[in-house]
Amino acid sequence: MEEKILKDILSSNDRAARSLREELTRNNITAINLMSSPGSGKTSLLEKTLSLITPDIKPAVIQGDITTSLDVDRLSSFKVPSIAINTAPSGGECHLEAGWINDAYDRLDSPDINILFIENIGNLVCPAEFDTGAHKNVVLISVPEGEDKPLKYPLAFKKADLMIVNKSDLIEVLDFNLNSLIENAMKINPSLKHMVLSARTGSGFDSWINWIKEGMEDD
Ligand SMILES: Nc1nc2c(ncn2[C@@H]2O[C@H](COP(=O)(O)OP(=O)(O)OP(=O)(O)O)[C@@H](O)[C@H]2O)c(=O)[nH]1
Ligand SMILES: [Mg+2]
Repeated sequence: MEEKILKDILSSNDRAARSLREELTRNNITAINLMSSPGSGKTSLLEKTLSLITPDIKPAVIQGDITTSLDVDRLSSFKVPSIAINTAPSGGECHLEAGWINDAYDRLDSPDINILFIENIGNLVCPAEFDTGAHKNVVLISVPEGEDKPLKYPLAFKKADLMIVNKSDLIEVLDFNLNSLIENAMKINPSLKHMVLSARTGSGFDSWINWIKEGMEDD
């Protein structure tokens, strides 16, 4: 019985995701879903990205957290349309569903955007189970988390188009083997692209901004 309910939720989410993706495409908006463990640097990535963005990229941000608007507050100085989804009032879910993103998108009421960043709830498990309606999925992993995470939490890496290895400024001070991380990720998803960057120093951001622009051309 419980399995049937879960299947119904997933298929209704899939329908909502498909319809949102179609609407975004019609409006020439590319949506990018960011997934990672808490603290890998999703908001830091967005902060640095917004500070480097060129006039041809017009972003908006939807950020999910169980509670608080702390992440949205961190972006307030950039003056981009942004909205927080809190799941605590509806049971504290640890992922975002397409219908909630659709509601937030409607409330954003920003006709003049062409990129929608979705910061999923910090968690390497549940967000990967729910299609958000985004065109691209990005998984972040930061250097302190260790090389084995793709093997232990495979779904997020399987669903991702791009793996961002963040906090590269810490590679020197930690026993972190970048090649081993990439090897593990490729075992899970042989077509996964990757980028190594630091949201702290800005290193590697040229490739990231180019990847965003290429994604805008694809959709
Ligand atoms: N050294 C270093 N620290 C970083 C980097 N990126 C983020 N941090 C730090 O990591 C911590 C967590 O970063 P956040 O951006 O809040 O992480 P998050 O993934 O948004 O976290 P949640 O929203 O809670 O899931 C902060 O203290 C950041 O300053 C980086 O490239 N290098
Ligand atoms: Mg965050």
